[in-house]
Amino acid sequence: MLGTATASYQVEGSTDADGRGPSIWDTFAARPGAIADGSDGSVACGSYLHLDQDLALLEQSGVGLYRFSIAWPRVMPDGHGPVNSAGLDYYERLVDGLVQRGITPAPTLYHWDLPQPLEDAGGWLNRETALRLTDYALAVHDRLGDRVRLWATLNEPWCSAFLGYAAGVHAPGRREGLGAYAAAHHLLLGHALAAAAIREHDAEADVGIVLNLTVVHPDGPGTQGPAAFVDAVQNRLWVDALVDGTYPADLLEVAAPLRDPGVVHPGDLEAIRGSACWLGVNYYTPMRVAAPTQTGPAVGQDAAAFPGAPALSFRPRKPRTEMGWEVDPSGLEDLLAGLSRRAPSLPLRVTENGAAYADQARAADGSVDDPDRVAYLKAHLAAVQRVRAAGADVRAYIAWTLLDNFEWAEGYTKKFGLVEVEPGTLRRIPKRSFHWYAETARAAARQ
Ligand code: IFM
Repeated sequence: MLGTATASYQVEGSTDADGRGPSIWDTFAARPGAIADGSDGSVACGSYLHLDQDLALLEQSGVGLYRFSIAWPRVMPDGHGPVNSAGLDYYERLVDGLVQRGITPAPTLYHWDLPQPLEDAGGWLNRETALRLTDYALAVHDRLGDRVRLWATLNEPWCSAFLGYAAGVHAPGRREGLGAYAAAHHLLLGHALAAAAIREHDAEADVGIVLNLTVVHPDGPGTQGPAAFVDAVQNRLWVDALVDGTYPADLLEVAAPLRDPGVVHPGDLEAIRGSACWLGVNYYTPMRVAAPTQTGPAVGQDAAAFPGAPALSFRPRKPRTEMGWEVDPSGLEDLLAGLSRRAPSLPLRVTENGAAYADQARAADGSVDDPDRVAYLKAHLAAVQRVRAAGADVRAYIAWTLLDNFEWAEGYTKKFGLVEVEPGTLRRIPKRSFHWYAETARAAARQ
């Protein structure tokens, strides 16, 4: 099953419409210097206003599945309390439009746009936020649960915890050092409680979580230990908790909040163990851990995002995308093969994979040629096919992303889309990668 994905704050715009409350990304983007081009998501791709255009594009794209996220501040503007029914209407129209076109809706409940009032009460450092996620999840399920089967609770909780509360380069832009491990635990707990609550109401619901996992390589003498630490924070913290109900022993030595009974209450890890019916894997690049200061950080590969780590730096090899991320499809193959050995009965979906490349000039006929993106997607899709042929249970491949959109701290400067969105007019211009992906998706559906 091939699909494509977006996320609410990155595409919707209309951040004041129909009773939506403020989110941490509205607040963070307003902070001078936080976003590379000084932009925000208030207009984005205008998907909130142009739903019909997006649905038409999705139909044209041939995909069998569309992964989108729901904005918590539209549904519960205060983060808790009364449901804003008008905020759910958009998602209901989206889901109905997908179902009518034979496209499976795959919503993610939380893709980083936390209601600001919850952040004001401590955000993910506060255990209460995990409990509020369940109320919100049930409100969404109540409206859409008769048409949606495949759910993801969180997108990339590593980013929420460590880019948001350690490196401070994502909302809410806090630098809490080791404190960020409490955020990581509360995110996992929130996922587990929300997933259990949905399942209690709906035995058919297939509820998973989406992680940004990768392969981590030591690069040079003395980097074995730092690489193992990076692997613990990026991968094992999440996978061990979800599969075994434990946190990695080597991480526990450093990450004090994870061994603090005031943070990790009795029963929490038991609730987290087995709480995902499927695992979403977002993969873009491998990580090569080098000695300190050999290179500046590539985006998202900042030592500050690994609190308590020994001194280290990252050294991505070439070729690289516009994000500075090394291109290595074999990393995806190794990652999926490793996960499938680690948890053989846990179905996997590649929930994001894609590449930012500089815009290619528009041809005379108005088309956009993006051969690098086609090559990237083709090579990674081939890696998925190899690992499936070897027996891994990988059920979907979802390209990131349908539209050029608000790329978080990078603003609109980095373009991952299969479709260009013309600034100002918001006109959608499918790139060559869109047409290639459509053919590929249709061929996959025929098999
Ligand atoms: O744009 C993001 C997305 O929101 C989460 N995963 C990584 C993508 C590219 O950085």
